[in-house]
Amino acid sequence: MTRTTTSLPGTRRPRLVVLRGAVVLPDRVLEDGLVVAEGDRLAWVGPADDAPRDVLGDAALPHPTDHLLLPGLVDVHCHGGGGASFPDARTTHEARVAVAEHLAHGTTRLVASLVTAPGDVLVERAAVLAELADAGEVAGIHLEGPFLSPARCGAQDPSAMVDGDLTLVRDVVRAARGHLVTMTLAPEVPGVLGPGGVVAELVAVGAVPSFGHTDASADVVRTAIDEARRALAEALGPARSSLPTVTHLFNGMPPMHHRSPGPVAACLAAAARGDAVVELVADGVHLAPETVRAVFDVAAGHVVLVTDAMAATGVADGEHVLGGLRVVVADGVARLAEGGAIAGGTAHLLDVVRATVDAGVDLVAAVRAASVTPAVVLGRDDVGALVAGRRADVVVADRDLRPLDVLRDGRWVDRPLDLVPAPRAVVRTADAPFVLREGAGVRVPDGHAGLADVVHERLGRLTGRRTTSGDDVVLRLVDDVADVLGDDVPADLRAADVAARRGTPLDHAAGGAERAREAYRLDVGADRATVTALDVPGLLHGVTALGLLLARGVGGGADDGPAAAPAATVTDAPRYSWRGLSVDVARHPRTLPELLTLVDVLTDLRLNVLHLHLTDDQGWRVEVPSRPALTERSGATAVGGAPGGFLTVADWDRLTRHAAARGVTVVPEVDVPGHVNAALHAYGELTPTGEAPPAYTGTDVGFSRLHADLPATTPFLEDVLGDVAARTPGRYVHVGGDEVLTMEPDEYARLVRTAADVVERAGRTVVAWQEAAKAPLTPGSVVQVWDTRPDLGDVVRAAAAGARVVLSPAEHAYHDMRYDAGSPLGLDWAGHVPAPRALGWDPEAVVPGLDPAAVAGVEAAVWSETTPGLADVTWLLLPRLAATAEVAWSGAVEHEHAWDDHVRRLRAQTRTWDAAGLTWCRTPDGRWW
Ligand code: TNX
Repeated sequence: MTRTTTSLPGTRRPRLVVLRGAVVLPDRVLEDGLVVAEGDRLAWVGPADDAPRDVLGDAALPHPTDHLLLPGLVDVHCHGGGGASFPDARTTHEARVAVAEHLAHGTTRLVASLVTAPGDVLVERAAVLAELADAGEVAGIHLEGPFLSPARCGAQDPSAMVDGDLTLVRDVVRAARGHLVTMTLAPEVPGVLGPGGVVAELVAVGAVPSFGHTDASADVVRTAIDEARRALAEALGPARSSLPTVTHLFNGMPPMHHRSPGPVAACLAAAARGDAVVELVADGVHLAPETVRAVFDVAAGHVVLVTDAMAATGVADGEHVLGGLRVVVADGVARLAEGGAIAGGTAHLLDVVRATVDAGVDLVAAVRAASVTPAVVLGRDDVGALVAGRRADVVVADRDLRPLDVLRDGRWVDRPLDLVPAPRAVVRTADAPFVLREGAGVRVPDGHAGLADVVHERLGRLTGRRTTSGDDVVLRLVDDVADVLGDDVPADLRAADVAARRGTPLDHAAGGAERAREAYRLDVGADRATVTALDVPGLLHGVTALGLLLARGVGGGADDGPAAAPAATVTDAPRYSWRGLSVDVARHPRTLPELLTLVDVLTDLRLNVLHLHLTDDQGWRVEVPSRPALTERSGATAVGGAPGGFLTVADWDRLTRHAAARGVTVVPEVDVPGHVNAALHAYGELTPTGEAPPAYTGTDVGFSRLHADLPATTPFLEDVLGDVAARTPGRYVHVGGDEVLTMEPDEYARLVRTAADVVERAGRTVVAWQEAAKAPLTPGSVVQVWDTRPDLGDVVRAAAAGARVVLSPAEHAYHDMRYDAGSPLGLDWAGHVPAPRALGWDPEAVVPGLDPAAVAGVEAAVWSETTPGLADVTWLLLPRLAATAEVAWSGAVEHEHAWDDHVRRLRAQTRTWDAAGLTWCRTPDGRWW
């Protein structure tokens, strides 16, 4: 759908977004059109075939799509959404949740509407919204009351309705700091019309009078519209718009009767003459489709579609509050609990456009009524249409007008509840948003004091908020998996008796019930966020999910930044319990702090295994006290003569324990019997001649080997593997076994067996590359598949004999492969791995004939032949690791929109990489800005 210029490490190019599809212009649909945004403005809009080269820069012309490209929608009447209500919002955080809800559905400019309330409340609320308006997050403030007719109060509080009061108007105008754009008035209320009336005052401060909630006769309304129109025409200051508006025509006024026509007749006639603009809540609930169509027939150019949306928009049915009144939403229709009056809309503006089209109105007219016309009401000529020079506000929708993606000011918009990997279920609940304040309290289960530090650290890193001890974020351990996942629990998780295994290292290869230890439930409510799980790893995933939801914020900009999340319940459990990343620290070393950073990257993606390829021909990266020469002689070398380095015993302890406390198991790999030049270089006794070969700094593979019949070999394996196993808190030790190209099968099998025996004697489970499936493996050992070119019958046979299988097929999961021919880093022996390839595969289809039940999980790998620096590593890993994480957490995610959906969910999460200062690759099909 989209394409932008590439941004490689260290380069900065203009932010260019090129979209292709059916472009909805103010007067027609351009079937195969192109919309080019550069920075925050539209640079070019026209037929795809006519796109000038210089506009595209070095971006390629995207392929044709069947998407609709609409201008960002403009809603001039909206009370809330996502559980948040502008009339009740005491903080910008809360208000932002509503803005974000509508923004994610295509409303790029929104006027926040208040309802009738005492003057001091209106002043307070206007001040909150003014902050958002200053930051450009809302397009202005609308006051719907309090100078309204109690007889036509609708869902508003009639007891707070008062006569026109200039002092109140001035107080609110002052609090709104120039952002009051419109106010709904009943013209029959004393003090509204005439000299010194509210209409005159509004016009004087640049706001547009809007008539509604009125019981007046047709001629009073006609007089009011004429007075307002004249006042706007003669305004001294810059009038926002030349025409008054009518607040939701038909709703909040008497129906038209032919002998007593009332406001409807006067308003319709004014719109038809071009003297007023009428709002329609054409959401399929407030108005009959024929009514909507009739109004468009009479006055299409003077209609604005509005949502009149309240907090329940985008939220499950339930109870809400609107301006202090209780509202019950059932089947998406909001009604007052007392009396049952319709209490505002629950649609997004794009839903209203869809309902209007369904009512028989032409698409162009319907879109214009939700973009061009409301922009005119706001007096804005920089938004409202896909015209070069205007703001880059674009809605990408499918042909059914469902939003696929939203661009605002040239930036893609986050959806408030998006997570990567995607949780099993996310349900919005009817509650106000949760705000994590500075100093908020965290409660951990008794006996898990150490967990609190990890939670403080994680929430702090993700949200910027310091937390202490208290009851704002509560972590609970339960014994019954149904208390975590509800009734929808897969059979193997239901059987879990987790309590007995709490506190033991995760058994990543076990599958089945072991996965229940990572299941979590996150309940986000107005006053508290609660994480419920069977074990600590599940609690940690829930905390991560909470941190990520809070971190994406819902707008950013004003005050102290975003740390609010909409009320929702997330229930989640992984598909696989082995979800890893293998990092080659042998070809180029990584420091302890760098590895700690990678642990954070893993936990944010709910990955739980950090496999470290510690030894290879080019270097030995972990201190082994019984074999000091390994690091003394071979710790200092690396590919191409780059500086070496290694982890001391203390580093290793720190890393493994730090990771374990954060839910990540470190799996050390000592690669034998090949890839051992660094060992031979340190201990010449391991070679038949007894002579140590020189250090190796090239990148060939397969040339070095151990010898089964040398007396030094078994003691070496015992010392090294025994020591590493003993000092590793996790259950697994990887013995390598790959690419031994110069050894007879018998000798290979003996050496692998010797290595495996040492690991097993130390009480650890053996992991080995797929080649080791040729050797006799103890049931329960883990075979890691990486190369799908050879016959994998040995792996199938090993699995049948009890081995577990981890899938790392290079063509999907090797993130050291180049993205494409232009990648400055990486190898390509397995081809290019553009990011969508990292997502589009099924772990259970990699090895022909393998029993899917043998699959323990998925592991990405990043080999380091071409990556001297951490930035090189992360550039290759990110964003592909997120795709691997999704496959590992959710299983195969192969459906038509899988990649689009993944990108859209991931975009917000990439900010955690930016915040950590990590370099990442924005190339893959360019939808990252
Ligand atoms: C193959 S994958 C290797 C590594 C290389 C890698 C480069 C595996 C088990 N062996 O030695 O670094 O390819 O992609």
